[in-house]
Amino acid sequence: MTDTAKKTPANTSAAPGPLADPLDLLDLSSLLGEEERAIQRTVRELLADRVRPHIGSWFERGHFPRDLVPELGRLGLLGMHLEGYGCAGTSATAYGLACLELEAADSGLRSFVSVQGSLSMYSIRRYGSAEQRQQWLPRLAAGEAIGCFGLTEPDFGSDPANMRTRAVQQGGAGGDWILNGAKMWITNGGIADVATVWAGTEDGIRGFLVPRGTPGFSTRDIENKQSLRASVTSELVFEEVRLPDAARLPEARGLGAPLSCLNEARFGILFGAVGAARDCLQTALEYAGQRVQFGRPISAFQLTQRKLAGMAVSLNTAMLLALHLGRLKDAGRIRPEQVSAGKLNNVRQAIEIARECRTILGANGVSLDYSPIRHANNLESVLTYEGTEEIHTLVVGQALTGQSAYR
Ligand code: TGC
Ligand code: FAD
Repeated sequence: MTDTAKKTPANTSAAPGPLADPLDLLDLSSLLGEEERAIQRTVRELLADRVRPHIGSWFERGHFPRDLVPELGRLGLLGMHLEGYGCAGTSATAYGLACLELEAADSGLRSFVSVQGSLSMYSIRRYGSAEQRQQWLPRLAAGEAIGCFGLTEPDFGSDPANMRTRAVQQGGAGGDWILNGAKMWITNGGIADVATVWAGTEDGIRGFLVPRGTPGFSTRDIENKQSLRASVTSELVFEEVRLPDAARLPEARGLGAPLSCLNEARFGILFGAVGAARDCLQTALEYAGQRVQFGRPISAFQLTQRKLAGMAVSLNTAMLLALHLGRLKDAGRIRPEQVSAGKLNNVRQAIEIARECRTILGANGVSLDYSPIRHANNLESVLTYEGTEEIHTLVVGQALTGQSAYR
């Protein structure tokens, strides 16, 4: 008999008071192992101490806390689910839970960790040579170096197959490459020590590692974002950049290579979005319990409870979906369209929760003194990057029908 089946009627009768953890309506923490809970706790404690007191002001000032990067490395959060080269080698689910905690503080921090681990480090781990791995991965894992990933261009975002950035090899096999073009909206671009850059060649799309300081390579930060303000986003420009053949990622051939990296980052996002939503709901619940109007806490009004109950159900179903996909990934059975379904659903639910929580806070909801408006603004980027809501809808549509509706 299972534990649940053994429960006496007394255990299942309705309790009058609020739940011990109202954010965990469905008792989903019982699905986590002790090590997974410990990782969540550790990340949460670091953020409570080092990030939460400052994040509103960092967002307002457009400041990324670069001095935190080595600490993220010390905690093993950079390239966390990769094996070797100083990476922690945890399960994918544990990595997802860390992303959840990071994004509960701010999507910008989770973005940093996603790009560093799932895009920069993963591209080098999966497609790099032994020398490239040895040169970059230990430093990236320790937070001693920062990486970025340039796929999007000013004129090609959802449709990277048509990218204009070109790499031309001189003098045949083994010769140097000349790189020209631009990448746009690149997280960590302006602070990165190494950029993974995707470019068209005579033989299709290839990846290159371009270190900061390479002649002809420059960056320009995008300053006027109203979203992900505690994250660096930049343009990368390549003008006659000369690279040795050893800078090419030897195992990466075709668009499938960068798209496979996106699967990794999208996986972290589908957990991360749950964190942003959880933080909003926690804020709204606390606020609603204390804010008195018409002589009662606003949490006592049916309309407020309708909002809170609906959001708790969405939050918990998003978490259940994330955990299911985490277990599939750990079993080596996850498919790209399942990651798309997870990103599509969880970011959509998270942004709805953030906006609804904002309404519960009334005018205070538009202030950076409370987190929902910051999360809502951040989630606008999260909805767009790593494949827009529409692109993930079409990925799922293609999986259902066998027909591609992109073109
Ligand atoms: P399509 O012809 O479908 O595919 C080309 C080749 O790629 C393979 N493939 C995949 N492989 C691995 N994982 C996936 N998810 C894959 N999807 C496709 C495919 O099998 C094929 O392989 P082969 O061997 O036959 O050549 O390509 P398409 O041009 O029709 O495009 C498909 C589409 C629209 C789904 C794809 O282009 C796409 O995903 N577009 C969205 C672009 C995007 O998400 N960009 C994100 C940039 S990075 C970013 O945003 C970082 S945010 C940073 C942060 O987290 O802070
Ligand atoms: P477009 O592709 O121009 O799309 C515009 C609209 O048209 C969207 O609503 C889209 O869904 C819709 N659309 C496009 N095609 C179709 C279609 N076939 N059917 C229906 N609708 C369609 N990129 C990187 O490479 N690296 C990064 O590190 C990175 N970081 C980012 C950080 C931030 C803060 C942001 C905002 C973006 C970042 N991006 C990064 C870029 C991001 O991946 C792109 O913005 C995203 O892929 C969408 O591309 P786009 O902005 O060019 O929009």
